[in-house]
Amino acid sequence: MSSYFHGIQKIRYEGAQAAGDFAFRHYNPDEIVMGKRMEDHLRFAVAYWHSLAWPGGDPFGGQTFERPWFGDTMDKARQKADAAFEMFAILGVPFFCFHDADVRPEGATLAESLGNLDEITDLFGQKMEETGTRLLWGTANLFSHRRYMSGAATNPDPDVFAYAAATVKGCMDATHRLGGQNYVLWGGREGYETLLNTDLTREADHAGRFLRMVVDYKHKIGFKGAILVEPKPQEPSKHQYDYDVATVYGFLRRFGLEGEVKLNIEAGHAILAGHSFEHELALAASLGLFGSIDMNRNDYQSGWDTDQFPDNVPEMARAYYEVLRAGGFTTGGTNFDAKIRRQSLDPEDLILAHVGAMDVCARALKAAAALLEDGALEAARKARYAGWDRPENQRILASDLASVAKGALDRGLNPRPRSGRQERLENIWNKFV
Ligand code: XLS
Ligand code: CA
Ligand code: CA
Repeated sequence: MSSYFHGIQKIRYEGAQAAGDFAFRHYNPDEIVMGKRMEDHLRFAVAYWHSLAWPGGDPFGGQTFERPWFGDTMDKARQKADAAFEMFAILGVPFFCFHDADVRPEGATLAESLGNLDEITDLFGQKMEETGTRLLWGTANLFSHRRYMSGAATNPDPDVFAYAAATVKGCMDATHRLGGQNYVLWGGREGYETLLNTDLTREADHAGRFLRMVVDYKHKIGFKGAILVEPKPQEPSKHQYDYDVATVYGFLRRFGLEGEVKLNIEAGHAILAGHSFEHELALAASLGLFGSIDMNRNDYQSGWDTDQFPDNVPEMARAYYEVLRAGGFTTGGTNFDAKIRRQSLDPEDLILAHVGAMDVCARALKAAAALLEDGALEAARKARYAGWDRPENQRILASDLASVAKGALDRGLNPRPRSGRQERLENIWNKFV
């Protein structure tokens, strides 16, 4: 097996004073944070599509990368898998994630495409056994091929719905066979460009029916992982149905799927939706939907889904604070849904992007854990609502509007506003990040 990353040794934790580029300064897998190994908190995964399959194109120009495994043959797919597992080992990441289209060439027929995936699944199985690398999640690419230009489950053509169902079944089988911890559905082109040609009601019903079939199939095959839906507000469609956490919650309730499905929340998608990453994480946790995260960042000036590697510790600390408050990951993890820039041509760029991002996440996790252990923020939050802990005030909630009104008049209430203390809390926050 030839090496793509030749000359790059396995990256090790060398501490903040490390001199070279190829070292972790903060990510120390065995370090205990809040009673758990750092590796088990963060559960890092490499995204196959960005790191192995993406050719470096943008709307103004095509491929900039020249990877020896580019090409639509099974031989190239195997060569790509060799490079992938070499990269996972150099980084020491416990997990990876993939779409079918990232790992196998498209066949001339549906059956051939599924067969190709089957073969690569066997190869992955062998490599995972040899290296100990695990699968965080698998998914189907239901958005790149032109057959999906008007959606997959929401396509007006029933044949496309059926084709997508066969594809998802194949990807769920592969994920199950590889012991995947989750199966993800991002609604690629489930949305619309114009209402003039769109039957919103029918499309939503079909999307609900499709997700129900996925959940039923999960139980049928005994897949123990979580089914995760990934919200995104727009791009590629002008309007995407799975807009944000709150929208997906409404969708799950509408089709009776709450309790069966959780969410994969991406930093860049939260920003596109006009939220912060931590807002989406906190809301998902509060609705019982928190599953996994796609870690990346958008460029704040461009307004696109730029999928860059995270570089901002204070921002990521806000995110991990919510992850820790939610009790941490169970089946989920931190998937780097991030791509290097198209000018970053060298094998070492791929490695260094992950090294830096893993260090940023480690620093953010440690800051978030220190804040939680310090307890000042949580104590202030609790104190702010303490009035509600008194039995006479709990009775307000159990009462009706007229009785509450009478009580307010009887007691001659004239509430005195209290400071929200935001700046004090921000100062506490900044002591730790
Ligand atoms: C695209 C999405 C996609 C999903 C998996 O914007 O982030 O990569 O994570 O299909
Ligand atoms: Ca994503
Ligand atoms: Ca994205």
